[in-house]
Amino acid sequence: MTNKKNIADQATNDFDAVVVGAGFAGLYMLHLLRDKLGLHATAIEAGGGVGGTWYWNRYPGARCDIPSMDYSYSFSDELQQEWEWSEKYASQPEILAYLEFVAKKFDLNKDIRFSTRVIGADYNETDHRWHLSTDDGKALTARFLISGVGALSTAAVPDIEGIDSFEGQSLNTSSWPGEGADLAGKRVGIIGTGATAVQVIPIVAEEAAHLTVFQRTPPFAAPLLNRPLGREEQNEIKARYKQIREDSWNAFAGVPFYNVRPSAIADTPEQRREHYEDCWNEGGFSLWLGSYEDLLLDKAANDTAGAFVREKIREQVKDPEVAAKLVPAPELNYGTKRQPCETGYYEAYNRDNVTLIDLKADPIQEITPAGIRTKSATHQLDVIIYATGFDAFTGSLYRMNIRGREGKRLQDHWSAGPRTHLGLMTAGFPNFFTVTGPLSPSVLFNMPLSIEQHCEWIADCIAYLREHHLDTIETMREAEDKWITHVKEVADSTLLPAAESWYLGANIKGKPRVFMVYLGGGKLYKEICEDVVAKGYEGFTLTATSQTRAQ
Ligand code: NA7
Repeated sequence: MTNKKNIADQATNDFDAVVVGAGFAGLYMLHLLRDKLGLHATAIEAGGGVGGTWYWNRYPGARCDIPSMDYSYSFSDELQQEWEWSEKYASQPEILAYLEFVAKKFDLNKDIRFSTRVIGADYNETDHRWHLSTDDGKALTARFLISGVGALSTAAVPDIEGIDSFEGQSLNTSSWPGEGADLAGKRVGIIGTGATAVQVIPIVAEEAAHLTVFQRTPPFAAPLLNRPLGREEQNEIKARYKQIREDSWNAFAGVPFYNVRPSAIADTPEQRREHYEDCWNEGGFSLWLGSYEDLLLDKAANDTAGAFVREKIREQVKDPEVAAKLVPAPELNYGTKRQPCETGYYEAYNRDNVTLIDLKADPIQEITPAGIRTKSATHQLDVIIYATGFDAFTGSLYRMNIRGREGKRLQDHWSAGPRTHLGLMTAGFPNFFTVTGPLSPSVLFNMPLSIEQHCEWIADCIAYLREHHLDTIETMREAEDKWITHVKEVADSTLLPAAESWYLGANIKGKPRVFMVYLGGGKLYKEICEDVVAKGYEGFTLTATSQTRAQ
C-alpha cells in the first residue's frame, strides 16, 4: 500500500462526528450535523437500509400506535406537507417507506455505512477523539460520537432450557425475515403477549393451521381502531400542523388528547363510565394517556380503569375459561406496563385454531426438538415465534463496547443502573451523546418528537462549542446524581415503578432495577434542557484542548 492510499484512508475515516444508527434518530442527527453545521459526518448502521426499528421489526401486523400524522418528523414543513399517509396508524412497510423517502429527500444514504456494526468505541485522552472499530475490520475516529441506536433494538431472548434444540423454525419478531415467513398450514407457537405479540397474534391466527399462545402475564390491551386516512382529513390536519405540533409538546406524552379530565375519582361512576366508553371508542392510547390525569398516579383511580378494561376483555371472549386467563390478575395495575393496542386480538381467541396456555398455571419446562413442553403437556410445533421483548435502553449501547476516560466501560459506569444527565450525556464519556438515552422521556413520549428535540439540542451544543473555540463537553458526576434523583422522585410519585416492566429492566435477569424513563412530561423536560443551555451548559464542563485538531 502506498503512502498516498494511507493518507486517503485516513482522510475518509477521521470524522468530526459519527452517528450510530440510521433510524428516526440517526437520519435527523446526520442531516443536522452535515447540512446545518457543515461537519464531516457519517452514520453507521447495522441494517442493510435505513429505518432502525422499522427496518428490523417486519413481523406481520407491525404498525405504530400513535397516529402517523403525529408519529412523524416535524422539522421540515415541506416534508410533513408532502408525505401522504394511507392509514391513521401506518404499518411497518409504510413507515419504512417514509424513512426511505426522508433519506432520499435529504440525500443521506451516501453518508451512511450500511450492514456495519460498531464493535468498539474508545475515548482517547491524548487526541480527545473517539476511536471506533466496526465489524468489517475498519477503524475510524470522530470528535463527537452520537448514539441513535434506539431504546428497543436488542432482543431479549428468553433463557429456556433446550432453546437451541428446536428442529422447526425459530423466529424473533424483532428480526423477522425480510422475505416474510410462510406460516400457512403450520403449527405455530408464540411466546409472549406484550405489545408486539398483540399485533402479530391475530394475523398469524388467520394464516397458521394452529396457533398456541404461551402467555405469562396477560396485558390490558385496548382497541387501536385503525382506519384509512382520507385526503380531506389529512389536508385538514396539515393545515393545522403547526398548532398540532405545539399541542403535542404541551401534552404529557407528546400526543395531543383534547379531553383529558383531572380525576377519575372526582367523577361520578356514571360520568366515568361515559368518559371511559368515549376514550375506548376513540381507540389507540386514548384511554391510557387521554382519559384522566390521575390514572397512573392514584391506585384508586387506576382501579376504575382496570375494572373497565377487564370487563371489556370478558365481553370480547366467548369462552369464559379462556377469558378468565386473558383478564389481568387483580393485583396488576392498568397501564403501568405499556398498553398494547389491538386489532382482533381478543377475537383471535374465539377461533377454533387458537389455544391459550397460561404459563403461570402451566409453566414451560423446556423446548424440545419437536416443540414446547409445559408442566402438563407437550405442544408439537413447526414454528416458534419469540415476541419476548428487548433489553431496553442499555442492550445496544453495551454491545458497542464503549469505553470512556481511563478505559472505563460504559457498563461499569452504569453497573447500578444507567447514569446520565438529562438522558443526553454520561460523566467520564466526553463528547458522547445518547439520543433519547436512558433517563430522558424517550419511549413515554412521541418518539420522533423527542428524537428531534434531542438531535437539535446536540447539534446546538456542538455549534456552541465551535463558536466558543471549545473542543469537549462532558457532564459532571454531581449533575448526573442530581438528575438520577429527580428522575427517581418523579417516577416514584407514579404507579409505574411498581410494575415488572422493561421500563425498569425487570425483564432482563440481573439487570439493575432503575426506572429508565423521565416522567416529568415532555414540556417540562424541554424547558429543563433549554434552561441548562441558558445557564451556560449548567452541569457540564466545556473545555478547549490545545491538542484537538482544528476543525
Ligand atoms: P414486551 O412488552 O417486553 O413483552 C414481552 C412479552 O414476552 C411479555 O408478554 C413477557 O411476559 C413475555 N416473555 C418474556 N420472556 C418470557 C419467557 N421466558 N417466558 C414466557 N414469556 C416471556 O415486548 P414487546 O416487544 O411486546 O414490546 C416492547 C415494546 O416494543 C413495546 O412497548 C413498543 O414500544 C414496541 P411478562 O409480561 O414479562 O410476564
